[in-house]
Amino acid sequence: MSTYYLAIDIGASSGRHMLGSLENGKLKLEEIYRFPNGMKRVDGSLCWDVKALFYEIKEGLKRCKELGKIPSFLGIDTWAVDYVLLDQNDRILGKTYGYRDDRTNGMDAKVYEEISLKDLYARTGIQKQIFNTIYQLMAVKQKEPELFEKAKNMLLIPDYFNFLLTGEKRTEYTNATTTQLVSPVSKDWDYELIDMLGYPREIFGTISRPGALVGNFSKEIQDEVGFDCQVILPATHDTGSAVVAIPTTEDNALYISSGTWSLMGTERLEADCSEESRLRNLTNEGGYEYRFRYLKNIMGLWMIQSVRKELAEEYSYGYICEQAKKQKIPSIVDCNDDMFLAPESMTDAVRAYCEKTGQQAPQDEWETSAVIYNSLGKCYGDTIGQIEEMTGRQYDCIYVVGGGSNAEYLNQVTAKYTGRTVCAGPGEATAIGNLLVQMLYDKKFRDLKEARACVKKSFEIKKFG
Ligand code: LFR
Repeated sequence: MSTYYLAIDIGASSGRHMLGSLENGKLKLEEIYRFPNGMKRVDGSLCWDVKALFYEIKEGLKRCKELGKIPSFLGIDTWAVDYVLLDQNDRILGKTYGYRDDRTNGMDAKVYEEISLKDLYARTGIQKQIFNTIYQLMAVKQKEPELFEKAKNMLLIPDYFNFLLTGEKRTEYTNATTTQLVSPVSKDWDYELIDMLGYPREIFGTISRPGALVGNFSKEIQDEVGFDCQVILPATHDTGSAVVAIPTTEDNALYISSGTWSLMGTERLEADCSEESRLRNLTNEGGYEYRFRYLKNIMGLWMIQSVRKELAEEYSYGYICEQAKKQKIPSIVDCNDDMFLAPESMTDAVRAYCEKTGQQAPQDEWETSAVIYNSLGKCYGDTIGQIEEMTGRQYDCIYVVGGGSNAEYLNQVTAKYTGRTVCAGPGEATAIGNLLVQMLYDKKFRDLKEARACVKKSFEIKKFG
């Protein structure tokens, strides 16, 4: 009988339970459960419904039981930066804000009263994003200081779900680095920085590396879902998991983890916290085996997801791509402009940007989609140049992984704007990377290289350009 491994992979727009197993040296995947996700307005703030998400996590586990495919191991990964504060009885304090909530506006200036942006980058190597946990916690300090008085722990979202499953509190390294409070040198909390900012240091738990055991299901969870399982820490940051699954054994590959966000970069063994790197807005996120993901966060398919919501019908992404391809509009927007982070209407925002910059304004959603795809392609082209400048390397091929690797038209424009070959797939890289770390824990692979070689031979990779 095969051993089953379960990846619970929750992105900003949906979550899924993927069972993985090894058959004749190849990785087999089976999606057994899927559920929607998204930030919702609660009293004016954009929030996650963690209770509903945990309900879905358990529903998916029950599905395993029904199918008679009981995983021996499981791992959870989600988007980054968001967290819960827990009181002494492990109850969530306040709201579970989503990273697009605008309460962080102006919190950057508050942080810079304590430490300059330049010094902050030199200490953490993390790209400035107004939604990083460091700015979110400044919003707590400024607007809800009573929460800090009561807080005993801060857990990032996947760590919180692991706690609900096992009763064990862990803080996983890759996701912790996205708080912008971890040192890339010590790979631990930068307590001096935490003190400077006036955040309560006792809420930050000991950091564990991906590949560590969290524990078994608690008795209550075993009774509820009908089986026990070992919970492992994958790279709990979804991007960290996706990059584990790059289908190549080359050490210096260039990738785009393409989903709600497009994360474009490469792996490096040391963080580059230089001023030149900061000025290009490149980040050094912590990765599996301390391989830093040197990358840029690009607004990504969130822009298309938002346009899709405004359309009268629920068109498939494939159809949106086909329609976009037929358009002739040449306008380009800066995808990373903050105006696209959480606009009321994405089509209005794109139109306003084009008008403001004297370009042809899109007249309908198809033209808007065309502008977005081309703008992403253009942004990828600019970013590859910046990464090459900083690493002194040349990249011939771009590995596009994640759901966005199925967007044919985007792959074509990516090849066009970057002048490189695009190798697209696998679409389920995040879940695969999560599974690989569990399999590495279970000694099914000698090392990461062998695990990546397995991805390469198990999935079809399409080439463009
Ligand atoms: C992708 C991702 C990015 C992170 C953003 C916000 O899903 O995790 O890496 O910057 O979401 O958490």
